[in-house]
Amino acid sequence: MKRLAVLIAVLATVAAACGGDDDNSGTDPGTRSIEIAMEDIRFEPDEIEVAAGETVRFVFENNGKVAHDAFIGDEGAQADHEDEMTSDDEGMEHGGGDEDAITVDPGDTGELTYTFGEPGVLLIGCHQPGHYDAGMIIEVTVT
Ligand SMILES: [Cu+2]
Repeated sequence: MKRLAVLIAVLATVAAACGGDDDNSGTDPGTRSIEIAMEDIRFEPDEIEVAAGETVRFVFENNGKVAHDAFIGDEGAQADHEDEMTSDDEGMEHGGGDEDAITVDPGDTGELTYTFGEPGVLLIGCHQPGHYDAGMIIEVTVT
């Protein structure tokens, strides 16, 4: 009889544990979404503040008439990427392997999820021809 009582107690505990699971299923509270509009030729907003260690999902909506892209990195990485994008005439679209960058066609929406590390300043730049030089850049301050 004692054994049965223990079994019932265990089952009750398991049932209670399962019942509580619904509370925090679904979205990860650590991920924040920031919506950014792509205009010709600028981002709106063009300044963003994030916390070190924070994961942010950027949702880019291209309201312009030409394709825009978004590449996350520091100033050096932006310069390298600008060289990369201007060095060959073909293949201006970002490939699937380039995780920190997306290209968004006019009227489309694209998402980029990024986890910020150390405090500092990162940039999100558009590297379609001439756009970066024209100042199509978001300054991301990591605090
Ligand atoms: Cu652009």
